[in-house]
Amino acid sequence: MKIERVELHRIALQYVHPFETSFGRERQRELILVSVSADGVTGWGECVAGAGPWYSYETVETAGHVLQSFLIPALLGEQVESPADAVARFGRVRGHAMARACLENAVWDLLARARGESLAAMLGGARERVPVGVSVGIEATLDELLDRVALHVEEGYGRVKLKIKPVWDVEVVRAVRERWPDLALQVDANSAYQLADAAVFRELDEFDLLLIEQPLHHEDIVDHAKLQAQLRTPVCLDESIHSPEHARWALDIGACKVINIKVGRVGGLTAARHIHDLCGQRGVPVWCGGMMETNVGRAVNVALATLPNFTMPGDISASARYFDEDIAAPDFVLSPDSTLDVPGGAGHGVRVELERVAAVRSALRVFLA
Ligand code: SMG
Ligand code: MG
Repeated sequence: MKIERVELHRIALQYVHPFETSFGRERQRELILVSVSADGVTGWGECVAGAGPWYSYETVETAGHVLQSFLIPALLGEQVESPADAVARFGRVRGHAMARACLENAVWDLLARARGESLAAMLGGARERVPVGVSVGIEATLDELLDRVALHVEEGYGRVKLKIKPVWDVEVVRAVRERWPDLALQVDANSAYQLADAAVFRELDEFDLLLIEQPLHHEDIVDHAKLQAQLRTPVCLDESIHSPEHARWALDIGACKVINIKVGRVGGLTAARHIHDLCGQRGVPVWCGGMMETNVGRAVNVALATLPNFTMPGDISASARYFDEDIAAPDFVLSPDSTLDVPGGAGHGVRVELERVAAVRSALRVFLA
């Protein structure tokens, strides 16, 4: 297929509830949607870069720049028959994984739709539903946090992740564990600690957590290996893993026992599947991370999580946890067994509602071959 048209839509959606992590509190999601068209078929991708360089150095602005100046020109007018053709065209671009990922993922969706195949099937996944959990942000008080956890447990989430930071850690986890002794529970520090804080994690080791996510520096693997050696609880890396190479280096030195795979952070579905395969060969479980996506990004995450080594619940909550009205339909709905159904049909399985996109859009750029 010859890529004839690419569009960048910059949009913003209000969260149903503000989301606070160790790097700050956000009330809305700003993001870029990208569409790629060829032979009368259109595929969609979502860029997970945020408004500011907090989770990652990438932002909506840097991603827009790299897409417009380097990635889109490398793809437009070119013949693409497989995702590998797109990946090869982006090979000269270092870093900017989130910018690369959204365009590559749009190509996967385009090709899957053209073939009349689901994205999950094209990736090689077999599951019809995927296990999911919910990520609960930092709240102003412990009582408010307990109310949020209670709400999500009542909604049917069987696995809860708590965001932690210094002073919002051991006592918070203790309180949640006391109230829900059997809940599958994990924590995510988003790099808020140093190796000198190891005592905090030795205390957390007592609460039967599934894992401790990214406790230390966002680029580190060496100190994480030293921390993992002191803990029973698996360390899980998120921010530190940007490619299959980072995953291999981390596993080689024992920096973690679990990896959180985010398609945007690792530069697209091809790299995400490589990391999945590598971890599977090493006996290391993976799970699918979330970036507060719309239904477009969520559909990609659900498809990825159908691969066999995604054995732990993903941060892929139901659509209602994020926005009142999404830009794509249908919504993902939580089943009583804490799973989401994998959509049928061609492509990633959701339909972008153009009128809704236009209503929340601040900029549109169109590129023609
Ligand atoms: O999509 O449900 C979700 C959010 C999951 O906690 C989540 N993501 O570090 O894993 C993480 C954070 C990053 C969020 S920054 C937008
Ligand atoms: Mg994380």
